[in-house]
Amino acid sequence: MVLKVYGIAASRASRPLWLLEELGVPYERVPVDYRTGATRQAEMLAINPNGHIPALDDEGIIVWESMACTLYLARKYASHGGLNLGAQNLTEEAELLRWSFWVMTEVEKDALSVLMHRMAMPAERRDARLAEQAEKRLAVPLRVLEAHLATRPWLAGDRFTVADVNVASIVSWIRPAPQVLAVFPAVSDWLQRCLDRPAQRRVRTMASAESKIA
Ligand SMILES: N[C@@H](CCC(=O)N[C@@H](CS)C(=O)NCC(=O)O)C(=O)O
Repeated sequence: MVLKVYGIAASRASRPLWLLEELGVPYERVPVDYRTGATRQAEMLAINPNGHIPALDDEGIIVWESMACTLYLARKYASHGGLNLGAQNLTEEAELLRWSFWVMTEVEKDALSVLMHRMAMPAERRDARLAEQAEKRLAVPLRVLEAHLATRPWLAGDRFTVADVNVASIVSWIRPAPQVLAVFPAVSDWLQRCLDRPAQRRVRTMASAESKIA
């Protein structure tokens, strides 16, 4: 039974999709669209009772929460295709967990405000004040990220890992406010290197193909 990923690519499902594309693991995508109410249908609620995407069904192992999905996949496919995006030892495990929890709790909410109020919502529903407040708060965690990346190319270990997937997936939401990222050169350079990866480009292509269909 092939691994199933529930969710359209233009959503937080892009996180596990990016990881799978990096590793070259075969999967089947069930493009459940959160904009149509499909995540709240009985069939999806049976998989994720929260009514959200993404979710994975890995031969009966159900995983939801996007970063639980990426961390699970990185561990399961740690030696797949010559690329290890998971931890090689406990020190790296600590780093992957630390950065993943950090970005969810310290960055995601404000990054989403920037994305919504600077770009994603229809212009008449955007509130520039909410975006400005979020941008101001984001300088605090971005300073932490900048200091970390000033001395190393990737977040954990000495290679691209699931920590980079998780953190870049959220920090990229701040791009509609370029002035916020511009004062953090190490973050900007690292983010660009993450987004230039062929696997990430493939996920963006999937996402734009789907928005043309929708
Ligand atoms: N913390 C969750 C959030 C999941 C989430 O909110 N997903 C959105 C799409 S990006 C969704 O499914 N929304 C549909 C809904 O809430 O009805 C995660 O990271 O997986």
